[in-house]
Amino acid sequence: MHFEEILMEKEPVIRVIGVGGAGGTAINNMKKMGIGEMTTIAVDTDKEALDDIRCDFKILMKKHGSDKELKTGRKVVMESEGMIKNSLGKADIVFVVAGMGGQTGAISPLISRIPREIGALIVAIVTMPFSFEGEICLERAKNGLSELKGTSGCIFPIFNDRLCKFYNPDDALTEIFEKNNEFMCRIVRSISGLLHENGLISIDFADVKSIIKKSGFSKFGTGMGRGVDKARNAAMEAINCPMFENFSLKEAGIVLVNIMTGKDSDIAEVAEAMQVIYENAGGDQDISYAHVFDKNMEDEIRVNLFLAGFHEF
Ligand SMILES: Nc1nc2c(ncn2[C@@H]2O[C@H](COP(=O)(O)OP(=O)(O)OP(=O)(O)O)[C@@H](O)[C@H]2O)c(=O)[nH]1
Ligand SMILES: [Mg+2]
Repeated sequence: MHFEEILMEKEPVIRVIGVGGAGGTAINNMKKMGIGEMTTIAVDTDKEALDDIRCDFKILMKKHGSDKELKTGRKVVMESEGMIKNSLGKADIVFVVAGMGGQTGAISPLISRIPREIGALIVAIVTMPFSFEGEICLERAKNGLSELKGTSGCIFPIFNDRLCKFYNPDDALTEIFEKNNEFMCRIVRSISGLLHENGLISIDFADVKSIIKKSGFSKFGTGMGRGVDKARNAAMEAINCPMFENFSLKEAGIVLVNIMTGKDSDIAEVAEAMQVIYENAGGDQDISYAHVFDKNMEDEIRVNLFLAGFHEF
């Protein structure tokens, strides 16, 4: 193994590209939540929206038309390719975050080709529109999602309608968006934690990379426990996460568990959370797991579950 490779395994370079309004808002949220040290890049066709984003690079693209083949979209992405490449540096993993129903969000598959060409692994986290946003918007999002399959190792589609069922009907739309944004940020936080932070049990970059590479359409669930029975409660909450809807742990071909605690936690808590996962998994799956310390946590445990290898969505 070369020296350079050893270094890369220790500290993979992570970038986040937020595309369009929803992508930019997600970046702002990540900064608020404290996702750790990583370079953030906002790409949009809307200058005013870009002005409001707190990030390391802002790339303003020309507005494009909305033809189905994304002809004009392709042209504007090509024009900005140099700038996007420069912002990426030697990225190993790039999160591409967008709302697929938006005209700008819909060209995120074209944008994701750029980091892919420099050899980075792409994790796409994209929201799918509410039904009330209409057929055209939904069509655009579906097309974008299938395009993403060609460029991304791992895709987390966040179906706004599904998450909505678990909120109160009188919640403001902005509140729902905020919760969805938090959910998207948790995915980034969890994967970056696995790569950058250590805990009682670690997983190395090569393993995370090989899981991401073969994941395809994936699901994420998260649970939090505090005080008595926290490990069991957090694991159960993650298993029953609304995003899994009709799918169970038993059906997932790939399971990755990331347990986060403060430094006050011990191995028994991690073991208990894992025991709950094993009991619910059924036995056939290859379950990878890791533990990460989070300095902001005390008497708390968070269980993050990545499920992949499903045949349908
Ligand atoms: N989770 C989440 N989704 C959002 C948010 N804002 C918009 N969306 C969703 O994302 C989709 C795209 O909206 P925008 O991101 O505003 O659109 P855009 O990508 O900037 O594209 P244009 O403005 O049409 O060029 C919408 O269909 C919404 O469903 C947000 O703050 N959070
Ligand atoms: Mg916009």
